[in-house]
Amino acid sequence: NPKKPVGEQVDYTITGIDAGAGIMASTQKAIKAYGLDKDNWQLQTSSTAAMTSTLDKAYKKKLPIVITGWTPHWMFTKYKLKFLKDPKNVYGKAEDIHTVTRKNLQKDRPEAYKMLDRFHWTPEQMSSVMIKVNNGESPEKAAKNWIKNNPKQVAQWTKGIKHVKGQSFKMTYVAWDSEIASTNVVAEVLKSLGYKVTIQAMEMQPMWAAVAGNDADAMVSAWLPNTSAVFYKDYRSKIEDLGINLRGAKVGLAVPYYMKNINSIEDLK
Ligand code: PBE
Repeated sequence: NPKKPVGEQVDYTITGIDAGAGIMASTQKAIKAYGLDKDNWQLQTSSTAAMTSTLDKAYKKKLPIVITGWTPHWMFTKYKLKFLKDPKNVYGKAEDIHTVTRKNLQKDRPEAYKMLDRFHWTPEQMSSVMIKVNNGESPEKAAKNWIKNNPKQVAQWTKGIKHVKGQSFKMTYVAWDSEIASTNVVAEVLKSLGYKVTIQAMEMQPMWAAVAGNDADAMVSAWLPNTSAVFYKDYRSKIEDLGINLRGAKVGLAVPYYMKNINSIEDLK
């Protein structure tokens, strides 16, 4: 019954992802800031895969659903979704993704450091790799193909960098689709420079701790200024921030286009 309040239609549930994600912490803040807690709105913890599968089922039947959404991500390509307006600016306006390394990397791994410092791409480019992986290609293969198809850009990142002879290099990441894409592309480029690269998926807090504690060399997964803010603040003095590798990401709550009267988080009340 579409006349029922939207909260009732979706069981006062926001379908979320893994507990450690920044978007989950921001959504808890949003629930309070917009007074949704008074109606007992809940944020459901799951995983990106479970969330997108719930979205898929709802979407096929044109049923209402409220999800934690972000771009770049293939969910915005595969489904017609809209971000809910956030007049209280809980999620921040736009996010950038930063490259973060351990201290002293420039001294120990100068060639890799230089490449990481230059690495940058666009949301469209990241999406193109994500979509391939979502369609079943292995992340490694999708990354290799992207590199093959973008020789000029990769040449900019590697220009004048000396090749090394099998030095080890360890990257950490969280297995979000966006970070699977970026980490694999960077890993393949570093391999082409002669590094023996390992990539290790972990949760967000251990990922930051590994880089801060010199257990990992680098990561390209820091969504800032908002989404990873807690960790950035905690580890700022123990890491090196090489700056933005992708501009214009976005995080918030999203609903399918067919939820015509729901355009702002305020409309959930
Ligand atoms: N995300 C994707 C992450 C960062 C990358 C938006 C799900 C988060 O911490 O919320």
